Amino acid sequence: MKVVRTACRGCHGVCQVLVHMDGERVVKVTGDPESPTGRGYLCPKGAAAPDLLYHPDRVTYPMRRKGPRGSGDWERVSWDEALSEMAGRLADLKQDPGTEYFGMAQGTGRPYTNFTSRFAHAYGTPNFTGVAHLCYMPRWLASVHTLGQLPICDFYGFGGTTPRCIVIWGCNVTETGASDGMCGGTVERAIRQAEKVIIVDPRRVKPTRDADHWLQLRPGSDGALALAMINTIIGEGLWDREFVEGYTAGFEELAAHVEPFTPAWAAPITGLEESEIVEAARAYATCAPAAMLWGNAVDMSACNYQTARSLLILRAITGNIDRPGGDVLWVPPEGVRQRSLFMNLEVAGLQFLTKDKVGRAVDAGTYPLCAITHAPTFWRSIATGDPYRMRALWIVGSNPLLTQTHSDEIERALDALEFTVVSDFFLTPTAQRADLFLPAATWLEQDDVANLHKIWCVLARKSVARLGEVRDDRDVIIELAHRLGLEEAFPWPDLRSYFDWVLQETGMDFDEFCERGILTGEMRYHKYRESGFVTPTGKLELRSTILEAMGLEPLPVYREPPMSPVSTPDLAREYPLVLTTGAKIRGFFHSEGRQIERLRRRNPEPLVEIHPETAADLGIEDGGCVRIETPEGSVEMVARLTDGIRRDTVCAQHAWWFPEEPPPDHGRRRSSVNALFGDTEYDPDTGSEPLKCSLCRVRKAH
Ligand SMILES: Nc1nc2c(c(=O)[nH]1)N[C@H]1C(S)=C(S)[C@@H](COP(=O)(O)OP(=O)(O)OC[C@H]3O[C@@H](n4cnc5c(=O)[nH]c(N)nc54)[C@H](O)[C@@H]3O)O[C@H]1N2
Ligand SMILES: Nc1nc2c(c(=O)[nH]1)N[C@H]1C(S)=C(S)[C@@H](COP(=O)(O)OP(=O)(O)OC[C@H]3O[C@@H](n4cnc5c(=O)[nH]c(N)nc54)[C@H](O)[C@@H]3O)O[C@H]1N2
Ligand code: SF4
Ligand SMILES: [Mo]
Repeated sequence: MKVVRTACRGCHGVCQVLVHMDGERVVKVTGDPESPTGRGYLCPKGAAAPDLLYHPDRVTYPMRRKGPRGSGDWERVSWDEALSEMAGRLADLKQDPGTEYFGMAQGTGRPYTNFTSRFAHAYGTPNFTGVAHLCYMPRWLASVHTLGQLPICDFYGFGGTTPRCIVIWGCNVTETGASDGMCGGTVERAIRQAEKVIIVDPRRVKPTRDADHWLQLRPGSDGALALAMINTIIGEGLWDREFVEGYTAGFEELAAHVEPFTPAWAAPITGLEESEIVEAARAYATCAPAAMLWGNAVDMSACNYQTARSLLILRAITGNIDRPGGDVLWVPPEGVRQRSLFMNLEVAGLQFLTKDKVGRAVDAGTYPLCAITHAPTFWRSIATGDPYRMRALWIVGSNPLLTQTHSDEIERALDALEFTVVSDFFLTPTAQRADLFLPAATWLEQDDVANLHKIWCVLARKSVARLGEVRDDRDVIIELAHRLGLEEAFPWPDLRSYFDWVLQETGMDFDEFCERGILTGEMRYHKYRESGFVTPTGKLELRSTILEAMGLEPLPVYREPPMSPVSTPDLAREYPLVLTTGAKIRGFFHSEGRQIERLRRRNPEPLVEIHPETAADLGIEDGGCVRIETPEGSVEMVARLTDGIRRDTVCAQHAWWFPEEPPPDHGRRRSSVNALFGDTEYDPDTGSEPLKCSLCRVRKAH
């Protein structure tokens, strides 16, 4: 037996772990008690990593479709054949009709993401889609525009204190196991130490038990609540004079702008009592230092970027930015070249894609703050050929048939493409429709200088296994880039030399780094006192000059969800329940893990949470089968009754498929909640979709 120290990547986590090996075989993963990031923490997804690694359904060599698309008839090919075919097709497209006829789609943040965007840019396609409009981009861009960098809760307390007050806004960290580059264990410890906890969530999440305020708002009304809290704090003079006067711009305009947005205005919109809003605002503003942990719920609305701006403004006017125990701007480790895209736009390559969009991208000019190609527009353009039809597509680490909206349209798009490549571990419903399948390495099969988004350290990840011919996605991208003559963008002969380059200025190579395990930045607080903020005015911009220059609202506004009891009362009579989806569950990562028995056992069926009184009115029992219906479609789920949810709201799990059922669909039509979403008004800035705040009706299935 031997034990290898490495870093888990079962999610966006930062858990350093110990991998227990019996000879060549991985037998167990445990938390590393000596890790400063995880301190021994491990979640069920991390513990199940060996089950993923050795799963009998995993595909471990490249395959080419033999029979008709979706027939499940594949033949094994070599990497050389697979990459020759890809390179040949891409070179041909470049000649005629042009590079924009090749598109790329990726999933959530994974180690490959800076390689995929770099590859798309180097090859020259502006058609690069993903999930960013639903996930993180709104919060990240709002942060970059408002103060230059994403602020993170100071739960480590390097400045001698952790937060006295913690706000958890639409975030479910005890389920996800990690959030904002912090380990769930660290967050839970900080919550236990805090004097005041404020939860903003329509559902009872675990920390609600210790909360002083639980604002159980109507889904999607977050923007109204945030504005009313700003109104209260300014109106009652609870703002931090030193910070606001010294380091922010636009306070006078903000104060005038929020005057109408009183708690009395927000109460009927949010479904909260006026007094609840006032008391929470007072508690937040008077208990310092305070930190606000925000989650995915902020991203999925018709008002996500604007709401994120309001939440940044709340942190700023209370003086909590970059103060010990507040919301801080991490200092990354010195000399590590792979800086995080959450700290620096340049690294992402995304701003280049945005520029290239004009005229050539299928979504040219539609959503000014969507750094990727707007996903619904991307898929529609392929399905309909409007404005033109891409010919070839590479999907890297995503299962859009399950995780994106417009599932039927995506299916039509996949059928309409001439050549689709999917890189994955399994033949998912999406991969079943590919022409070429490329087997990817799991984190146990990967080396990495793990730069986890937005944190003060990088972690060493060390490959401990390799099944069949699986390859790291980045290694594949380097080889393909070289075959296409894109050495300028990918100057490294192989992945290992890339890591050595990343570490070069630290004076270490990858092996030495692995010995060390972690490199940390040296935290300094109140950095703005010397250097200001990285914005056009050098101040934290309460009123945004960037937005003004773009012709967007420079002061935060609230917009109702496109379908809601307020915006579409007629529709709400037919579909009387508010639908929120995809509150993350502990055992599954989106559409992943359904084939892993120890995870599936925790949650064998797709669940929808319903309040017992609402269920009683509908004749629905706990464990009973129900249909959820929207104007777009209907799915079947199992009811879980809980009084921890608003009576007018139901919460449905997302991304369900059944690997045990026959291909190519694996039962995805039955319960995939994203089939319930189709055309809608998108957030006009980011193109986001109301996955956390729509309408539905629910009835007993049989
Ligand atoms: N209704 C609803 N829909 C949602 C959400 C919601 O809350 N509600 N949440 C949204 C959010 S926040 C996100 S981020 C998206 C996620 O969307 P996706 O990223 O598409 O979701 P996953 O199911 O994780 O799909 C990833 C696929 O990639 C494979 N994979 C995992 N790691 C790797 C890797 O390193 N390399 C390769 N090549 N493949 C890999 C997995 O096996 C899986 O099949 O879903 C969104 N969809
Ligand atoms: N186990 C596991 N971990 C994961 C993932 C996973 O799929 N599984 N996915 C990863 C990814 S890509 C992401 S983005 C993160 C997301 O993780 P989080 O940021 O925690 O987001 P969610 O779990 O989608 O939703 C958080 C909370 O928002 C609440 N909520 C729903 N609607 C609203 C609303 O309108 N307003 C407010 N204020 N709250 C609302 C839900 O009840 C839920 O408790 O998790 C990551 N970690
Ligand atoms: S929280 Fe994420 S990184 Fe940590 S053990 Fe779980 S899957 Fe791994
Ligand atoms: Mo996400």
